[in-house]
Amino acid sequence: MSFTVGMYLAERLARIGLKHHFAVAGDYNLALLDQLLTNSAMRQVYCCNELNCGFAAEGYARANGAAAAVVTFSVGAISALNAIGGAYAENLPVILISGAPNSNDHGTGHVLHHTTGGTEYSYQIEMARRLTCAAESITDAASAPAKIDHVIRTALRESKPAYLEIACNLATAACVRPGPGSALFSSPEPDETSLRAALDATLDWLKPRERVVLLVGSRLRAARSAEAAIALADRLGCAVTVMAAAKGDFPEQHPGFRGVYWGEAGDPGARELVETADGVICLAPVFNDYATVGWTAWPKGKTVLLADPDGVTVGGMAFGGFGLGRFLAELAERAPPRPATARETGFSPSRIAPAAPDAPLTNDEMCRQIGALLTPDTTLTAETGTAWFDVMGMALPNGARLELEMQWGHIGWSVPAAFGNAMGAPERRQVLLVGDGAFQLTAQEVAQMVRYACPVIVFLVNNRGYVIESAIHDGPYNTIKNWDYAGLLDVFNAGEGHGLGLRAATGAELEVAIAAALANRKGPTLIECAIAHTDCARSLVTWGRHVAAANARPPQPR
Ligand code: DPX
Repeated sequence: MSFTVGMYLAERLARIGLKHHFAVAGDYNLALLDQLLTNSAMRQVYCCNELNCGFAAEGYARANGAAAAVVTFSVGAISALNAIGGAYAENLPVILISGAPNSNDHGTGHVLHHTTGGTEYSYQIEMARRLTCAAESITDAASAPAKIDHVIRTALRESKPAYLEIACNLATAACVRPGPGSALFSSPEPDETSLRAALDATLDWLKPRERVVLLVGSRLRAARSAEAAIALADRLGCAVTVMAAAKGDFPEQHPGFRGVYWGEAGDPGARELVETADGVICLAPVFNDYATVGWTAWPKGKTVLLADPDGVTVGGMAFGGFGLGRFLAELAERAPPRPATARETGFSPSRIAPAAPDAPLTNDEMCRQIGALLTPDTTLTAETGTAWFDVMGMALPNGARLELEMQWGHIGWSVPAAFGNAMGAPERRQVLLVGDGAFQLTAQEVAQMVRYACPVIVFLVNNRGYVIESAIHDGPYNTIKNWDYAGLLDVFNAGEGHGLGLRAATGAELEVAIAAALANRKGPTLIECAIAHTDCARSLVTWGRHVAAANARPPQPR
């Protein structure tokens, strides 16, 4: 059998560790899908639509390090681009692969289906360029290997999504085979002079400071520097706080752990620690409006050292050209101990007292029971909305992972992302906490959890509307049509699956439902939790007030 462009792509995707790729079929990608199927190292996994396909790949990349989604031209790819924007915001290497017009139709004046009706087809790659770190169009076989390798290598190196479009007649075109070696993983040599200077400047900055705190940010994981951050925390012996978007990215049982720094919405004491420290070492933070609680909690100035994935700013100077992991590992060898902040403070995770078993289910009781489910091998995915605030109060055992999409914040992300995560990490206990409003965007992907027998436990918070939006700015647009959420599982099973839909309106009912969910290993279990519309974490109300104030700032006079 001769080797093809599609086979080359398949071999390269398998080479970077993909055991699955996600797909929605369309006539521009059918020949490509056939070629990908010839590679026995990878399984093709189907999604209900391309937005979900992109988010499933995003969730898979969280579990597996990288992912691929294969879609058709325009009608498919433009939907998937929303999820690719999410992967960019969340620093995940997702390769979006789109089928494209036949190479003979480019530049010939032919009008094609699934296009905007003109005769020029570069608009899709132009859109993709704004949302990816590399984008290539394959219209000849000779340049395909270099383009495929460039796209994959850049995505891995930058931890960002990349885009590839393949003319529909090129997937089966004859192509050379990839050679052995690790060309896809190569990265530039670090600038040793700059690294030494950054370390010296950091040690000078640290010398007079006693009350030092580490603040862990959400890009630490993508920078593959979590271990180095622990080594630095061990060496300094200081207090460690995490930003909300990074909860779970630093072990909560570490002796230095002092909770979530999120302004007035964070853990008690964390704000005071960070804001009274004389040295705050910020590890790969993202200080956006949500993270800073409407710009009210933003460590800045001379007391702050910014250690970003691609460089360090300290003492009024910026140093670049080396990776964060290397910088932190070397700093962990040379830094002086700074235990004062850890000695002065303590941390005990908030404990929720059990509710009366037959009392109407409250948000607190639901959180208490979900918190008790978390094991070191749990991956907890929490949707944008009140779920963010719910999981902030849960103590994570070491090893448990928390998946959040706080930068992009697309409601509905979590359902396909949890599906993708479950495909990438089937050995972990997969738990999803999602609001009713968010669920309505992407609910059909639960059908794929049924199809692929993923035992995801879905807690569907039926609080009758957009509660977080009500906290920010209320109005009639925050109410939604109620659904029979638990009843959907029968619809998705269609007589041939093992999805289970349950309802809980009291603590006792929730306990019974969780026991049934743990016993159901052959498919998802959706537990619809009936919660009053006004019942949510108090921190949400505080946070919402500040974010609303930031949103409502009048235009500045020019
Ligand atoms: C919107 C949000 O029911 O959660 O916990 O009740 O808030 P809560 P729900 O899932 O409602 C979500 C809702 C409408 N955000 O409160 S967070 C605006 C929004 C968004 N993403 C997209 N569209 C609108 N974040 C795709």
